[in-house]
Amino acid sequence: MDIPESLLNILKSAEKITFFTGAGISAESGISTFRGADGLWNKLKPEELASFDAFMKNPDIVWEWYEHRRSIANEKQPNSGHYAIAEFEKFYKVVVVTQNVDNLHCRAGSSNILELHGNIMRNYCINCRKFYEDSEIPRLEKGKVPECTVCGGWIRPDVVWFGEMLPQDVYNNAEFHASTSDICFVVGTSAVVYPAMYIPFSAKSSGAVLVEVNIEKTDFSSEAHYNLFGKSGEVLPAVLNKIKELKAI
Ligand code: BJW
Ligand code: ZN
Repeated sequence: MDIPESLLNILKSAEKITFFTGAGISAESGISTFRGADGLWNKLKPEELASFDAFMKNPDIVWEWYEHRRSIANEKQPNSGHYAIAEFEKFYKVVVVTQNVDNLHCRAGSSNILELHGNIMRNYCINCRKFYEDSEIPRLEKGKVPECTVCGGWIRPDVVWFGEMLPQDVYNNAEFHASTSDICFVVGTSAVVYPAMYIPFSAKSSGAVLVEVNIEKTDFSSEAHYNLFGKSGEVLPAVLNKIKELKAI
């Protein structure tokens, strides 16, 4: 993997790095992305599954879809891209701002993670907002949305659906860290979903160097200072190895 000399110089003096990640970073773990050739939404319509209206209309179907994805996320393992990001902490202050809900950054050992779109392992009652971890969900009947043990309300995944606000404190924190980073890596995202995508732009307007890592060109590519095309599970370990060489000198 060729990493431009000028980027290596920037990495040499950088202190703080934000990794802004999307579904592509988990693709090599065997978790489907949303868009693109093998994307989940080639077969399913997002508005029929990833919105509160969809949940209210078809709670059992939406719940089953998340049960299915939760079991996949639990079965799969973080890949070399997630592990490389966790290892960057040996050399830099690192913040991971992720759009993913699959919990894989946490399982790979990253310590400072901001989940913009929630986490599929957490759930809550739409009525009284009691929280349920995966293991605490009262699953009485397969294929049926579970009901809250306190008030009987439906339990939903703690993720951000279309038309819903992102958790304000998480978003503000992400904006703060991105805009105080020297470098922002934008990894494995099609860069079409907002307001999440404002985060790398905040980083850029505060002077951070933007590095895109993706297998293909995206709407964001022309905004990045550097484009490292390739799989994140190969590109990020390659960058990390270069840093190890640089820091050993
Ligand atoms: C690899 C790889 C490998 C593959 N290595 N790379 C401004 C402008 C336009 C629209 C809007 C706007 N502001 C708001 C909107 C509306 C909407 C929106 O953004 N719509 C656009 C899609 C048009 N946004 C919202 O509704 C947001 N809320 C909001 O705005 O609230 C305010 C409000 C309230 C009330 C009324 C009005 C406004 C909420 C957005 C929530 C998104 N939620 C989802 C689902 C989460 C739960 C779940 O998982 O089920 O989040 S949608 C889905 O997309 C998911 C993802 O986090 C998100 C981003 O997808 P991502 O990660 O980019 O994945 P992909 O599949 O798109 O791309 C994968 C990439 O990886 C590709 O580029 C591949 O090439 C690459 N890749 N293998 C490296 N090995
Ligand atoms: Zn309840």
